[in-house]
Amino acid sequence: MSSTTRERLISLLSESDGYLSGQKLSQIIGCSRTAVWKHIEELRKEGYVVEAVQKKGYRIIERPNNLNPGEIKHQLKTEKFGHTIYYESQVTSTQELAHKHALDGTEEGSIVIADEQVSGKGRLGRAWHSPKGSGIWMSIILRPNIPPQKSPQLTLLAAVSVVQGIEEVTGLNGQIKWPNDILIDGKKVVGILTELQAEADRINSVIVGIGINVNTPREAFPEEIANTATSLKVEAGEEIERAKLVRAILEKMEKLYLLYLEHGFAPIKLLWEGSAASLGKRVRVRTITGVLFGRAQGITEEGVLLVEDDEGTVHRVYSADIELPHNT
Ligand code: BT5
Repeated sequence: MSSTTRERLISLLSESDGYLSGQKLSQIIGCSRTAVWKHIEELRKEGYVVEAVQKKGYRIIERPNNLNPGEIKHQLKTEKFGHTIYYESQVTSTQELAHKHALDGTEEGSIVIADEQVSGKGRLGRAWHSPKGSGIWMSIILRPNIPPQKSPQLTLLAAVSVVQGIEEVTGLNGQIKWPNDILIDGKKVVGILTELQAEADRINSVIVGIGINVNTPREAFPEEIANTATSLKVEAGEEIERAKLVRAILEKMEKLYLLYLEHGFAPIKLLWEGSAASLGKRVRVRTITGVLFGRAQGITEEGVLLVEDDEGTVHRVYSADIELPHNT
């Protein structure tokens, strides 16, 4: 079934209060009643439970927890974000695919999303564990008219959007660990990777990659991260609808992005500080050049972390891994 027919069918059935007859569906979609029936069978194979009642028609009574574009777009309230969706059941990395689409000129706000990544990427060539069916692995393509050195601000903006989306859908309070992690109860539930296609003084596109452990069972994390990672399901104690969370994040992110383009980083900085895990705390900062201990004072207007060491010197940290020792 073509993805547009599937999307139409899902949204027609979703928006209807009661049953929709095969005849009505075939008229609206512009295909035969047999074709409608075949499409419905396809949806059932994907996990939709579609009730069919004689003389009344069809009705969706249960939806699968999947990330098909039709599921995401259903009730999506954005102007641009998520209007173009490249969905794959399996990819190497959504970042790689997003880079290609960005080069090909896809519109701003397009997303690449996959059910599984076989070589999901973290920062500095690290791996991101992205098992099938349980997470959100997505990359959003932006084209802001800002100098490349301001792009780290977009990581912080994305982190705030994800915290807001998680709170709306699950009620959980995520804490942002500078620059790109979201923690719940001290464990990592989200990682963000921001990459650029840019010239020296001009950005062509920013690819914001967001990885969220949504329904991962506790025992499914590999040993290396078993003690440091968690999922929303583990924390909330119930299965979370992935498409709903994607929608919430896209809606929050579009709002914050427009605010950012109009008013700059200041309003985002305030929101970020409201969810920051590290501020005022003693931290261990690991950069590629060494290790620094000190107190995280805050972030600058550019999104750079300020850390005051024991001698009182304030260091500007552009890129690092932060550890938050317990009881600080
Ligand atoms: C990150 O890197 O946290 C950025 C992760 C970005 C992933 C998204 S998914 C969609 C898009 N497509 C991609 O290919 N990537 C992006 P970093 O701060 O370097 O953290 C990486 C470290 O987190 C690893 O070395 C592990 O220790 C840990 N880790 C790996 N997978 C994890 C997971 N699923 N949950 C929690 N921690 C994980």
